Amino acid sequence: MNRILRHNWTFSEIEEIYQRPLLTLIFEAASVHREFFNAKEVQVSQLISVKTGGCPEDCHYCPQAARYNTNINKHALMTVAEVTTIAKEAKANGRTRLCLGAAWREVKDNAQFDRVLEMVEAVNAEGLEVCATLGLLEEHQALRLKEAGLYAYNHNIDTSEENYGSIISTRKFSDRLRTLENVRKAQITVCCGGILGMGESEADRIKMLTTLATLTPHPESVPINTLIQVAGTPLGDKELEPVPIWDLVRMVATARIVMPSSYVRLSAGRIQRSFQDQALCFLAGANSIHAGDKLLTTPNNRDTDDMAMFDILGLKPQAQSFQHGQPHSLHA
Ligand code: SAM
Ligand code: DTB
Ligand code: SF4
Repeated sequence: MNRILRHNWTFSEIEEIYQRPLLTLIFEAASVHREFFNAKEVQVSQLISVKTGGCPEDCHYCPQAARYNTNINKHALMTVAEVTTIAKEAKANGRTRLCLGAAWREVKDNAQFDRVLEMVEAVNAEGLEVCATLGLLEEHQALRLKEAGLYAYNHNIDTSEENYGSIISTRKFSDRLRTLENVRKAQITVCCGGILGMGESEADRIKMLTTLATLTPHPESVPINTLIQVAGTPLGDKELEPVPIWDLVRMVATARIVMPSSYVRLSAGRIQRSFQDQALCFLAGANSIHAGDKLLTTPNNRDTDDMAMFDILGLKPQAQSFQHGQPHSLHA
């Protein structure tokens, strides 16, 4: 049965799903997952930080904000040749998607942006799906990225609108939503999610899901990050409770049920999770990971571990993305 995609979810409807008995929630999410995807396949995406550090924003979680004293290897914008070499390696390692990340507040119409456009073309030429995350974007810039062959744009809302001001003060939640609209206008697919573990309430998490699930169309991918506490950042230096696996599983399962045709991606924080923890997330509908030894600046799960985990769980890296919104005929 193909479930109809809904974009009119209310907070209370999503809350009711989120609060279901955990095993019922996982079972329902697993069933929905199988209506829309081949549940044996996981999309494997890799990140490259093409410009690291020195960002003028004040995102309290981020090691790349210039105003915090963090121990990262800052570097200026990479050359197209450097990115091409990394893309070739990624392709040889079986990746299907490469995401170019830049520590910018916003894209500016300058030579640096021209170079990023060339990078997008170069990564495309290697036969990889190209994603970018470059900060705030105007419509004409989104159109140029589309022309260069960009497949997806990552721009997270991170938390609820109500909690946003306690995490970031240099831009507004509405600025993020406007960029997402510009990405849509250029017919680039949207990758948008958030971060758990920044001291937010359960209601904030459900509100964030409500914002995502009422976007029309839904973001094609929804990354679920858990805060990586980096020393020197305001949230890195704060005493925070680690996110229980049960909360992550609830978040993944609820995202799967309310946005059934979207990829739900385990992103930052996966390194802290055991194979068993990740198995529960895959059962609850996660079907994408960020792989590679490094995310943008922080360590990530080792490839050999990920492959061993896939072997144990009977999962395999997905060869190619599905058409968004198309149910998959292979049921696990
Ligand atoms: N500057 C661009 C922007 O803010 O959209 C792109 C890069 S930014 C690093 C991409 C995303 O990484 C952020 O929106 C946030 O969700 C995530 N992120 C950054 N630092 C993190 C951390 N310490 N723990 C978890 N997620 C983090
Ligand atoms: C997303 O949601 N998570 C990725 C990607 N999109 C760009 C980034 C995670 C960054 C974690 C901290 C770091 O490595 O600097
Ligand atoms: Fe800059 Fe993005 Fe980090 Fe915020 S999350 S400080 S915008 S790089």
